[in-house]
Amino acid sequence: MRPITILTGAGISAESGIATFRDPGGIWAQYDIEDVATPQAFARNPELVFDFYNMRREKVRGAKPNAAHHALGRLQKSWPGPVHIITQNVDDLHEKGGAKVIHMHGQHSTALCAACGHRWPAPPAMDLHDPCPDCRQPATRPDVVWFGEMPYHMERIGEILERTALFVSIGTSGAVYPAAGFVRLARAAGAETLELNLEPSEITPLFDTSRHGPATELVPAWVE
Ligand code: BV8
Repeated sequence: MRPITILTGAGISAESGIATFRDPGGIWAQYDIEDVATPQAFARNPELVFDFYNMRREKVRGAKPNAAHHALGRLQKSWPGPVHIITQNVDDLHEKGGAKVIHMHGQHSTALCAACGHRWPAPPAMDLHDPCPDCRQPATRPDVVWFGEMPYHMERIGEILERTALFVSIGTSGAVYPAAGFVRLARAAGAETLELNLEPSEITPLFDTSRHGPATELVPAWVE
């Protein structure tokens, strides 16, 4: 049965009250990427970066999955073939909506030791001074992929995109690579491509079909 590959971005969590990045008033309107989302920023001012991620994690803690997350959870259970969901999001709303996902940009829920690579469940408020529970070194960092860092699971993602029959992009501006290039890889593999987004994105021209509206309307309608 036709494998389906879905890429999601911040737009799928917007109606759960989680700010997106590039919409008016979004995260990059309040913070400069160079100050909070690069390895250089973390080396220069780790406290600021920890504050940034702790603030965002606080906002996610109370958030609930919306109808779009639940619809994808249902699709993964009911579709007779593979349904791979690759998310750029670091929140856990897909999991709360019943789906298994690939977090290509990492996730809020784990902490990472920059010295030994150990991962562990992140405490409610991560602190720079918390030593790694494994190697005991003071090298704790958020388990997210910053600009200039290689996204996670890229080899597996490449294999998935080579074999997909349908590629669906949901709630992403198509501004960040390599995620924004996935539609090209899917097309090259002969996949049909569909975009579900609030408004036209930077990559809309690359899709066979593009539907515009809120994810909580478009995604359940598409899944059903
Ligand atoms: C890398 C961290 C190389 C976690 C993030 C070409 C090829 C490769 C790289 C590059 C390239 N060109 C430039 C680069 C460098 C860079 C890049 O892409 N820069 C951009 C700005 C030009 N890419 C990188 O650095 C990547 N790394 O390439 O490494 C490498 C190679 C070898 C060895 C080492 C390294 C790393 C990219 C990851 C960066 N980290 N996040 C975190 O803090 O969250 S990316 C950041 O943007 C977020 O994670 C977010 O997920 C991502 C994408 O944003 P979106 O999810 O799309 O959100 P956005 O707000 O932009 O859009 C929301 C959309 O939703 C809108 O379209 C809106 O209309 C829609 N919407 C809103 N409401 C709704 C809705 N839709 C439906 N319903 C609604 N209700």
